[in-house]
Amino acid sequence: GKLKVGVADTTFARYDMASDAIDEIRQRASVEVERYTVPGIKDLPVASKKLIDEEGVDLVLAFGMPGPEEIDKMCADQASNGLIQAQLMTNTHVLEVFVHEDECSSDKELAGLAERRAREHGRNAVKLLLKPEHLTREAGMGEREGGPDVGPLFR
Ligand code: RDL
Ligand code: RDL
Ligand code: RDL
Repeated sequence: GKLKVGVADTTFARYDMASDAIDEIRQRASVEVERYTVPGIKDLPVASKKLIDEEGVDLVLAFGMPGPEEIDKMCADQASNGLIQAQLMTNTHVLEVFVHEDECSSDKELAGLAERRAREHGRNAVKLLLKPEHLTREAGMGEREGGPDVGPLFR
């Protein structure tokens, strides 16, 4: 049947990345989208696993914004480990789309980074599901999400 993309996100985040990614995906592919919003990033692993096990999605995008404090960094590391565990338990990709609040010094820059990273990972999701050969073409190219690509090494 039709491909189904799961989108998990949080109320803790200060920017609605999921809506941008869904817009990006809908411009490129005809897929069903199932969205599941939870309070914070530590709630994303089970939300992602439920989208996979109970809603039958083919891939999940998990959006979150770790805060600037040490406790938030620990929280992000735990959430990240949980997201990897959910992937290994289900043999399904969960793209972790995190934007750390201290990656930028102004709200405006942070919102721009969040939008660009969300849209780029939306495109990554479409490639993983529908055009895996496009990713292989970009192998070793120093791609980044949200910021400028670093590019390949020359020698
Ligand atoms: O399960 C309820 C909460 O514990 C959970 O939602 C946490 O992810 C919430 N949370 C923290 O407790 C915290 O110390 C979050 C952060 N930091 C954070 O930086 N970003 C979050 N949640 O999305
Ligand atoms: O699931 C989507 C991404 O979260 C995942 O591809 C990450 O591995 C991407 N990534 C980071 O988010 C990061 O903070 C990478 C690095 N750092 C890194 O240093 N090298 C990577 N990926 O290959
Ligand atoms: O080299 C500059 C950045 O790539 C580096 O600071 C990354 O760690 C930034 N980053 C994150 O912190 C993150 O949580 C990235 C991602 N996720 C990501 O998914 N893709 C990135 N950077 O390119």
